[in-house]
Amino acid sequence: MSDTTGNPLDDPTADPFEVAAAAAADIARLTGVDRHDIALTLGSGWGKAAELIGETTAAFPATEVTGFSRPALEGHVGTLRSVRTPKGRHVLVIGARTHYYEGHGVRRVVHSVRTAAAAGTRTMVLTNGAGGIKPTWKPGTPVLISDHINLTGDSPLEGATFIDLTDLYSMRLRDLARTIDPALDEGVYCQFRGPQYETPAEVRMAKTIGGHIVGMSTALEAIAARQAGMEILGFSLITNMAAGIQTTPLSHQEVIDAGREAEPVISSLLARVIGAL
Ligand code: 8IG
Repeated sequence: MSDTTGNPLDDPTADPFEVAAAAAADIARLTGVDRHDIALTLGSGWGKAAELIGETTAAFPATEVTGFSRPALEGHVGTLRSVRTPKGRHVLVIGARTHYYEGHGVRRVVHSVRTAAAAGTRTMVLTNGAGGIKPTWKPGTPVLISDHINLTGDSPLEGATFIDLTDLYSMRLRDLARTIDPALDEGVYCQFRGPQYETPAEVRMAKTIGGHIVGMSTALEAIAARQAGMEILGFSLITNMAAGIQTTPLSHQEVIDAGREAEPVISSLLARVIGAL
């Protein structure tokens, strides 16, 4: 807590893994759980899953944990919770995401992932709301992420850290998710910097280079999770058809409404998948 913002990650000489270890110690103290098994980041539309996964044994504002950012939007405090599944697994549910477009740097973006790893989790479930490029995906469709294209030009890795990203979004976990819902489609997630949505030309580019989903969050987090040795499962809720795929302009309200409508169905799906992990 030495700088003006009060976030130790803003000190460039700080070791982000030491900050994550301090955050994990905070979580152990606040939850009474020494080691969590699974981490789950809840994106737009997925919020109701937390109640369905099991019994919440602790819940607190993320700002009580070392290195977590102040909420970007006022009145939008992210919550962290510890949930015990019927099988007795401890799930760290992260309802506080720092987006790359907030401009606080990638260390802050991936701090929750590194904290989850330091808290003992070996499985990282990343969820988001995103735009769909496949015209068959109507708003409200959940899809598995099969791979990603990182168009941010940035990375959470520092220095000559050569990390293999083959099978980044675990085939084993995708297959397991399809045992719960065999109709789950999958696609390649393109992370744009945002916060503006894409132009139709950018969406055509994403399609041409092999993308099916456009978003602003998950790729950088997945890279950090892989660096930490975690197995990753990624879900996108298609809240809107990407710009130019739908003929009408994109609106944030449309995204919120699609998320709200799909929430009960996809949250139940997610809870059943977590239960099977
Ligand atoms: I929700 O259409 C949501 N997030 N980049 N594009 C990008 N991110 C998104 C979109 C979208 N919809």
